[in-house]
Parts: sequence; structure tokens; C-alpha cells
Amino acid sequence: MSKLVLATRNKHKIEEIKTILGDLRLEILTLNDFPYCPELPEDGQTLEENSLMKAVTVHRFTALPSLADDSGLEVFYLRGRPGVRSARYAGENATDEENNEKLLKGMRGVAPRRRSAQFRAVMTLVGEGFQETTEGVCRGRLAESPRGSNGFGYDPIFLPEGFVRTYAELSSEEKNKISHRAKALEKMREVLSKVPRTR
Ligand code: ITT
Repeated sequence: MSKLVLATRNKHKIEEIKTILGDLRLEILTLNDFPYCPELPEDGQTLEENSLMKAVTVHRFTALPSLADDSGLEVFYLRGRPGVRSARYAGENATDEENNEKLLKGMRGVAPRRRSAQFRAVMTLVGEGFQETTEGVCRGRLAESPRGSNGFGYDPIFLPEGFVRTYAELSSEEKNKISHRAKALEKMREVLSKVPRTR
């Protein structure tokens, strides 16, 4: 069986990625299996840069193929913000609630047709002699107030296209069918199925 290390400690991402890739013959490890792995750099200007830095750092440390996910919510009215700063929008150690609150405050009074937003995930796979990057986008719009308790991050305030429910009101099966993360992983599937076995 081939081993793959997810370059993240975010338990929600880990759960989603493991479920989506559940049918592949992969032993999926995470940074929780490598407690001494150094902090991952996240100071890039783009999701692509951060995703690559995380995957490279973890591959170097573990000597195993590593898959990183850098993702964010891009709001058109805010010219793509919070984007690459999604995790830290309301400050360095901001909670999901604080980030949601800041975003909704900045969008107060903005009409529904101008509340377009998209989630974007950039996945990077780095192994011995191979590297692959894929992107997944889920379009939608911002809700007026938070709704639902599933998922994490901005899920309670994001209405995916074609739904009247927020990401946080969808079951995990529903979210994993349409999400930015699922789409990026779908494109990575072929390469992941060929990850070489590790001794
Ligand atoms: P790692 O870097 O360890 O993977 P992180 O939480 O710091 O974990 P990111 O730097 O990629 O991850 O930041 C992504 C932020 O974007 C995340 O903290 C959420 O606020 C938001 N986000 C990404 N995907 C999301 C999703 O599926 N649902 C809700 N919010 C999401």
C-alpha cells in the first residue's frame, strides 16, 4: 500500500480529504503522525505558493509523498478578499466566528445579486521526482447571516450555487460532492492512484 501524508493539522480538512479519497488504495497519514514536523510556512501571496511550500516542507521532513491543501473564500465585492488570508481575516488567532462576523459586517447592506463569492482550493502533491498541482472552485454567494452547524470556517455563511442551504446546512456527503476541495481532489485522483509504494 502506498503512503501519503496530508500536510495539515486542520481536522475538518483531514476528515473531508480522507472521506473523498476513501476508495483509493492509500494509507493516509497526517501531521498528527509527525509531531516534530516544523511549523508550515503560510506567508505566501497566493494559495498556490502556500500550497507548494506546505507540500515541499512535509515531503522533505517525512521523505514520503505529501499532499497540501491551501484554500480560501474569495468575495467579488471585496475584490477577492479574504482569499489567501481566509484563516486569519479577523487577526492572527481569530476564531471561525470572528472571521465570519468581520466578513458579514463588511458586506452589510450589499444586495444579494452583488454577494457573489467562491471557495477555491489548491492541492499540491510532492514526492520523489514528481509534483502536481490542481485547483477546485465552488461558486456561490454570501448569506446575510450564519446558518447551520456542520463543517467549519466560513461554511455557515456560504450558499453554494443551486442550493438554498449554506455549506454548514449540507450533510458531509452533500458537501463532499460539490465542494472546492472535492473538485480539486477529483482532478488529483489519477495521479494519486499512481503514487509509488513506499518501503
Ligand atoms: P492548514 O494550513 O494546516 O491546512 P488552515 O486552516 O490554516 O489549515 P488554510 O491556510 O488553507 O488552512 O486556510 C483556509 C481557511 O479558509 C480555513 O481556515 C477556513 O477559514 C477557510 N476554508 C477553507 N476551506 C473551507 C471549507 O471547506 N469550508 C469553510 N471554510 C473553509
